[in-house]
Amino acid sequence: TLDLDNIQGDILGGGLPKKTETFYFFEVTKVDRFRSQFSEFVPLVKTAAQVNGHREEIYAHKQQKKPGLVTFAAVNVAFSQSGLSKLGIQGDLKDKAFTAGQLKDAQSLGDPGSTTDGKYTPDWEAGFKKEIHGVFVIAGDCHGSVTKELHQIKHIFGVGTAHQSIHEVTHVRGDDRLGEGHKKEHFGWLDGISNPAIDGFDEAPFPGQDSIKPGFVLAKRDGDIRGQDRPDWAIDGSFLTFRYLFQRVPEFHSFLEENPIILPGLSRKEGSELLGARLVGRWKSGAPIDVTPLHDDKELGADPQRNNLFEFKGSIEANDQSRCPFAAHIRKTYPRADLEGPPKNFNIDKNRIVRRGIQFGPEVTEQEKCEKKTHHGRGLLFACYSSSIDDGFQFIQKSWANDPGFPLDVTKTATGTPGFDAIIGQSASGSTRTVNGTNPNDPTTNITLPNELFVIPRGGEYFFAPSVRALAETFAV
Ligand code: N7H
Repeated sequence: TLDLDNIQGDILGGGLPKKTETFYFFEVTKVDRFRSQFSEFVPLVKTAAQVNGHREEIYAHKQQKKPGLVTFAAVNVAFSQSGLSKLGIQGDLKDKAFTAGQLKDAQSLGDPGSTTDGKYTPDWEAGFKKEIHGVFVIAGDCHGSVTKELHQIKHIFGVGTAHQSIHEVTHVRGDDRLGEGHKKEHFGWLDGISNPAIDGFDEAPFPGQDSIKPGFVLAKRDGDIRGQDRPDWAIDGSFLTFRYLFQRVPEFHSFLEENPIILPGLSRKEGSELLGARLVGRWKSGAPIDVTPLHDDKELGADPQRNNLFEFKGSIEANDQSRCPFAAHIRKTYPRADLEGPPKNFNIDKNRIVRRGIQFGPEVTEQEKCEKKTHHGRGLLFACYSSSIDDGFQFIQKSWANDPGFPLDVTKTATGTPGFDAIIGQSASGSTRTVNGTNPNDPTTNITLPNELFVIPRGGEYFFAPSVRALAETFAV
């Protein structure tokens, strides 16, 4: 069993319950003052135990059909390497990506940028190009609750007074979409379907949902490969990867419209929907194309007993992409039987991440639809936890999504190149991005993606979310 009172609430289960979430990125300006004010802040941090209890309360509220919403706000906190260094926290967390910071990683992640005098600068928002020491993750039922919580936090750290110890670098806010888009990301796909279950926490994983040892998410717990080399205070903490990802929604939809998959019996519109499904690996409803390759199945998409019950049937050895292209987003980011099944039987638990994203920005306007052009910033505040960024987010992005050779270069038996993950795959060398096998009847079809990405990174940072005990005993003084 896990020490739920010691683990921050966003890491396990569904994470902090949220309809809206603000990420408040800060710089520590006065170290001693910050560390003493921090002891006042620690009791605000919501633990996994509290979040569990709260979910039960919301559930009971719904069951009893009580009017109104349960109001709530919850905060968690995480620090970057530069934050740990600034605070003088000792010990090497043994993660190269974390230690270097995401700004230094941007070029090799393939984030678009410009190069002057041989020096690359990513096209990120100004705030993310500055030094960020930490982030408050504040979730709530409405803006009012989150604003109130943030106000209290600012008060503790004396923001705007002579006792100020932090300075806001930037903040971003995400909101659940309402109406038709509810529970869907901005391209229109149901999100939040597949995350690993955690041994000792998720007692009854859904069919097809693999359970992993807690140490793949929590530092120094069973399964953490680098656990022994990490400082004692790191136990029960987890790395938080944050990415500020803008989505070009009208452009993505118009790409699908212009490139329908031509199959007997399919209308042009159905051919476009099929292309979308083949690029993601699921239909918009969430139904996996490995189970239902040619038609959406809304009931299947919405059914947690069945919507993860698949392992990718077509084998790499046979170069069989008829049910799902190797480069489909969910196959690239969690290749299931491609690596875990025979003949390789790899264990890829260390490459799993626990995703916690939320949407930001307005709905697509009529004008944007009509012009097929984005005028308003929108996308995903991508966040995920893992006990390693080197093996988690960074590995998935660089070695799988961005590598057109993956997964074939693992086997070296099949012909052709799977291509890029059309949703998040980026080319660090600027090469043309193609996706292979989009047509289920012809595994040799290659589709060329536009040079401009559909998902554009505009910032991010790598953080570590320590245990509650570490916050109280190591960070606060
Ligand atoms: Fe992805 N999308 O709408 O196409 N993602 N993702 N992702 N993603 C998933 O299973 C999307 C991003 C993963 O276990 C679904 O919950 C978009 C990054 C992983 O089967 C959909 C963006 C990374 C999974 C999307 C984005 C990942 C996953 C299916 C950016 C990591 C689980 C719904 C704007 C590097 C795979 C679901 C599994 C699922 C979309 C970003 C990783 C619909 C729009 C940056 C591991």
